Amino acid sequence: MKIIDSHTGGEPTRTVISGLATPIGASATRDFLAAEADWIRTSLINEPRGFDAMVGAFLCQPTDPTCVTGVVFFNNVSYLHGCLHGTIGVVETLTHLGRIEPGDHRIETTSGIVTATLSEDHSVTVANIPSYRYAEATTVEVPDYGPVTGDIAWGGNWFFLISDQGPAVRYENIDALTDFTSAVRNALEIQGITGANGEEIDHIECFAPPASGIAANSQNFVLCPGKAYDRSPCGTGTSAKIACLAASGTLAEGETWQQASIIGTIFNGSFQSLPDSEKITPIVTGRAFVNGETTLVLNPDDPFQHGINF
Ligand code: PYC
Repeated sequence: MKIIDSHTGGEPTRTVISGLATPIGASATRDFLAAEADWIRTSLINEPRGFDAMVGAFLCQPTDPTCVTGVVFFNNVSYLHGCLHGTIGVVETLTHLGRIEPGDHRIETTSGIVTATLSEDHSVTVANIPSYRYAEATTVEVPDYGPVTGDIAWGGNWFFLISDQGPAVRYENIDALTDFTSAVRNALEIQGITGANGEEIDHIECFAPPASGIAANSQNFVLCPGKAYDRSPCGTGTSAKIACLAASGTLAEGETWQQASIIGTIFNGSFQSLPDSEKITPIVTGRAFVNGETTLVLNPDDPFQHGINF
């Protein structure tokens, strides 16, 4: 099994480029991996090969022949609906392999088709799946913290978006932010606060004005399912933020929103309206760097060949 590692704004993507035949289509491949070959996820993401922030991307044959590839994203606990830092990582990986050139590339994910535009300077602009604010100013009672108010939005994953509450959104507060956002996530679950159709809100995002020296509109901290924080500004989280800004009229169509991550890396975002819809198409730009090429070795004598998986 061949793997290419990359990072996008500091957040890693481990892309499987060959080694296992799977059904045609991203959704069918996700179902197959989850049911029959979850060892791929645990082998790549769990220690000792991986670590909690690692995101995997499994390339597969798309159902739609206009797509350059299908992709299934996964992390330390399960399979992700979507992942834009990962999409940018996949595009840089395909570029590194000589499989694509600058231009538009459609990519089939388990949540729909995204279009990634690769530029000569290796920046990648992704037109995400339709996104929207589902609920404005929802309050959840969080043990030890009190009432916390946030918006619920879909940006390719479900997010609870919190502004200017909890620990300050600063790098030195990562432990405190992890505790706070984990408590919010648990409280949402216990109190039955969900996205549409009862879907679990598994990403929690805190926002504040950026630290001095960071040229952006906002800085965020994003807790991912599995308790790792996103080192990048989180592309689906930036999409959810842009959907909220669009819904409140704070960001105009075509205007740029610069979203910094907790480590200060930046995605540029904007949106296009969709006809006869309250949903928007988020457009997110970032850049990835390939930083490793590996062949997976599975030794049957190794008790952790498939990762530490208790
Ligand atoms: O960039 O969309 C993203 C993402 C989701 C989880 C980690 N990164």
